[in-house]
Amino acid sequence: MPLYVGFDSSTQSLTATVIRVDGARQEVVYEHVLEFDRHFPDYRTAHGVISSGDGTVVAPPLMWADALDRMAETLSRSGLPLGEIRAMSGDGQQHGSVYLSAGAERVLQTLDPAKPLHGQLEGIFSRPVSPVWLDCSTTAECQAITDAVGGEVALARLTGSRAYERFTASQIRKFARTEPHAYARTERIHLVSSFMASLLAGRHAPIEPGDGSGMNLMDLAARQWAPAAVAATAPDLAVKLPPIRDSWSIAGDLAPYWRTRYGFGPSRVVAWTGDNPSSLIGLGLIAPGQLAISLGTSDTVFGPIAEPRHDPEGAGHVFGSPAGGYMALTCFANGSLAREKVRDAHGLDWTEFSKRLGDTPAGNGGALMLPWFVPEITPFVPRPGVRRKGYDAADTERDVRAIVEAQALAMRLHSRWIAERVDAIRATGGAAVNREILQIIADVFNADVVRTTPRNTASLGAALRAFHADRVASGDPLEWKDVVAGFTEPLEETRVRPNPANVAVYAKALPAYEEFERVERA
Ligand code: XUL
Repeated sequence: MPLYVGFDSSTQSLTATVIRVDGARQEVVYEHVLEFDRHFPDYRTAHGVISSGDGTVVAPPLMWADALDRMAETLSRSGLPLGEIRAMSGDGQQHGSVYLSAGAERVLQTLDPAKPLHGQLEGIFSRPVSPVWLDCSTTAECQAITDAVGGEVALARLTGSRAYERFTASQIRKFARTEPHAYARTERIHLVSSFMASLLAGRHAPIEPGDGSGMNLMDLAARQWAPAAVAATAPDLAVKLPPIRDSWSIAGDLAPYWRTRYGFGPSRVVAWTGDNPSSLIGLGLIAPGQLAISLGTSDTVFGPIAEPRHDPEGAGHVFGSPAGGYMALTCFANGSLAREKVRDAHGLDWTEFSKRLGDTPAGNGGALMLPWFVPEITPFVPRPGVRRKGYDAADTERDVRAIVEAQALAMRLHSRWIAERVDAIRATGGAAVNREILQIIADVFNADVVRTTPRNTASLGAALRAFHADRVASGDPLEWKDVVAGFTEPLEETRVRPNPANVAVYAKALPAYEEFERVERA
C-alpha cells in the first residue's frame, strides 16, 4: 500500500496530507493542520508573522522546524503504517528566505533522535528571522537591482517578474547591506521550501524552478541562476545559493533523526516547491487555458501557460510550473485578512457576512471600495488606506458587498494578461466555501466557478508531486494527467454559474473600478 506525504508550510500553519495510491484506488487517507499562533505561542507570531510597523515582516524559521517536528510526532501517532511511505514532498509560502551558517549541514546530518529538533537547531541560523512575502520594506533595493540589470522590462524578461519587495533578491540585498557581518557568516541561503526539505533530508536540499522563480534571481528560460541578477543582488551570493534542480529531483533519503525518533521508513525526500505552484498541481491544473483563484491569506489568480508571456502592466509573475512549462500568477496581499477586517468592523460572523452578500444587489448601487487595508502588491500601493466611494463605512450592507466586489474586480482587471477569456475557474482556499463570494467571482469573470474536494490543495499537490517524483526515480514515470487523476476532479455540486444580468452590471463596473484605482494611486 504505497503512501505519499505532502506538507504545506504556509504563512499561518503547517498542514500534512497523506495519499494512498494503490492500482485503481486513490484516496486521501490523512490530513492534519497545526496553526502557528495557536500551537506555538512561544514564538509570539500574529497570523504566523511578526510585523514591526515599518514594512518589515518576518517569521522565525525555528518555529517552522518545530512545527515539522510536531507534525512528524502527530503522524507517528496516527496509526498510519509509516514504513509504507515511499516519498514525501512539500511546499512553503513563497519568497521567504532562511539564512544558515557554516556547519549547518553537519548539524542536520547528526541530529540526536533522543532530543527534539528545536534545541538542536538554534546555532544553525546566521539570521534568527526570515523575511516573508508580506514584507514591503525593500523598495530601494528593488530599484538598485532593476538599474543594475538594465531596467524593469529586462529584469521581467530574464526572471519572470520585475523587482518586487517581497521577492528574495531585494530581501537578500537588504540583509547584506544592513547586517554585513551576519551576511558574511551566511554559508547557505534557502527558501522556506528548500529549508524544510533540508530538515527532512538531513542535508542541503536544492531549489526547484517553481519556487526559484519567486526570487528575481533565476533565468526563467534556462531554469538556472541568472548571473546578472545574482551579481546585482549581493557580493558572493553565487556560492551561497543552493543549486537549482528539476522539481521532481530527490533531495535525499529521510534522515536518521526522523526514522529513529518517529519510526518512519527510508522514504525519498522530493524537492519542495512554493505554495502556489503546489496548489496548481493540487488543483489538477496541468494544461494551459485553466485558471484558479485561491482565497487565502493572500488572494492569488494563477494558471498554467505554455510560454513565458509577461504582464504588460508589470503587476504579475511568471513562475516555472512544477509539472514543467510555466505558470502565471497575480498576488493580492489584501485577501482574507481584509475580508475579516470588514466582517469584524461590523460585528458579523461568516454566515451573517454571506447573508449580507445574498441580500444586496450586484454593482452595489455604484458604491466602490479600494480594499487596501495593508500595503497592496497588485496594484502596488505601498501606503495602505481603504478608499470608499458612494457610501459610508458605517453602512454594513454596502461595505460587505464592496470588499468582495472590489477584490473580484481587481482580480479580473489584473489577470486579463493570463487569460482573456476563461470558461471555468477552480476556486480554492478557506473562503472558497462561501458560495456568495464565488457567485460574485463567477459574475465578474463571466465564467463558471467550481471547487474540488475541499481540502488543502497545496499539501495535496505536494503529496501528488511526491508520487510523481517517486515514479520517475523508480524508472516508471507516469503522465501528469494520470498522477492527478482521481484527486482533482471538480465537484459538480459546487458549480456556480454566472448570472447574465449581473455579468452586464459588472461589465460596466469594471472600467469604473479601473478608473477609481488609477485616480487614487496617482
Ligand atoms: C505569491 C505570494 C503569496 C505567498 C503566500 O507571490 O507572495 O501567495 O506565496 O501564500
